Amino acid sequence: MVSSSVFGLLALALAQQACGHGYIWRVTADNTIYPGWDVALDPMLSPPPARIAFGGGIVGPIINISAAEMACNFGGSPRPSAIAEVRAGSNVTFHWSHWLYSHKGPITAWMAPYTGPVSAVNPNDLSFFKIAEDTVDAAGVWANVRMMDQTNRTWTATIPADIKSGTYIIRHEIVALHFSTGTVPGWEFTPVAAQFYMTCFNFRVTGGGDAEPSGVKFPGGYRADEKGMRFNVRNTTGGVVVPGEKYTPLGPAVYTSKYGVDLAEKPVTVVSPTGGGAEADKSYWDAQQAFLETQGKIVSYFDSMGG
Ligand SMILES: *[C@@H]1O[C@H](CO)[C@@H](O)[C@H](O)[C@H]1NC(C)=O
Ligand SMILES: *[C@@H]1O[C@H](CO)[C@@H](O)[C@H](O)[C@H]1NC(C)=O
Ligand SMILES: *[C@@H]1O[C@H](CO)[C@@H](O)[C@H](O)[C@H]1NC(C)=O
Ligand SMILES: *[C@@H]1O[C@H](CO)[C@@H](O)[C@H](O)[C@H]1NC(C)=O
Ligand SMILES: [Cu+2]
Repeated sequence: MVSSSVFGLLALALAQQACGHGYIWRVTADNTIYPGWDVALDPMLSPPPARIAFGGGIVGPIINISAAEMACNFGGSPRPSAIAEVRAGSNVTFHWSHWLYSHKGPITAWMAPYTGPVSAVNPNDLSFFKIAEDTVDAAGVWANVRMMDQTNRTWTATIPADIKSGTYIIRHEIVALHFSTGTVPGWEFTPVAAQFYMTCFNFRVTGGGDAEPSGVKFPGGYRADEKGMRFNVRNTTGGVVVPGEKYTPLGPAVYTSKYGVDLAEKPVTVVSPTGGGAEADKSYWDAQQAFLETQGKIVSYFDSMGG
């Protein structure tokens, strides 16, 4: 028998997993605005909507760094049936729903080249190189806190200007370290571990160079004994880490392009989330904003409980 208090905790955990953790509802890639994967709306659309994201619904957490899901999260279904077209050297901005302030840790973006149809890609076979990373700043404020506090909760990475043109999977990840050194009263059932939350996207890069940075596979890209697996983000005052404490990033160093490019201005275009015309798009966006607001309230509730 499962006692009702344990059931309550499980229900709480599920609710938190479904909504408390964030998701990427929009991606602006080289001035084109693509829908992300809306965890509330997109699973209900039939046929599955054309998205650049690997679908699947919830965003983590994954705590087993040996698990296949470390590459592109659970499910990965439906596979992307759209692709984001970007020029090498351009910016990609990920638009997050609300993210828990308590879930402090690094934010990264990775790229892995692939060939053939995206439907045939096994994310575990891909070789990812890190293109962007934000951890904790000199004032002790973590990447996710800054991301949340920014207008529209966005995080931007630049496609290295010198990489080869072609198709890539972009893996965007937040690592939450709040339970990496221990749990707090009321959360005893939560494993002591770093938590990984990632989403993968389908991209085509044009106008690139000849760089083919070496990468790492997931699982395998992180080791259990890495220093960055553990960090006491709770040893803080108002989000500020005790001065002198340095965070050691996980995995390989960021790949930096050997040169920059001056890209011609590109007008902003918006990709329809429904393919059904202006009216259908408007109801989609209205419903999306309404759910983002609700999700924000759930996040505030969990943050107020220290989860
Ligand atoms: C982690 O994942 C690996 C690979 O699937 C599996 O063999 C192992 O049992 C998992 N560990 C735990 C604690 O679930
Ligand atoms: C990319 O974003 C950075 C800031 O995040 C900005 O400095 C840079 O000008 C942007 N590049 C392009 C091509 O928009
Ligand atoms: C934030 O989002 C609103 C509504 O989508 C938009 O009008 C505004 O330009 C955005 N601001 C920034 C800084 O992206
Ligand atoms: C914070 O961490 C420092 C260094 O590890 C330690 O000396 C200090 O006691 C900690 N403070 C709290 C309140 O945990
Ligand atoms: Cu959580």
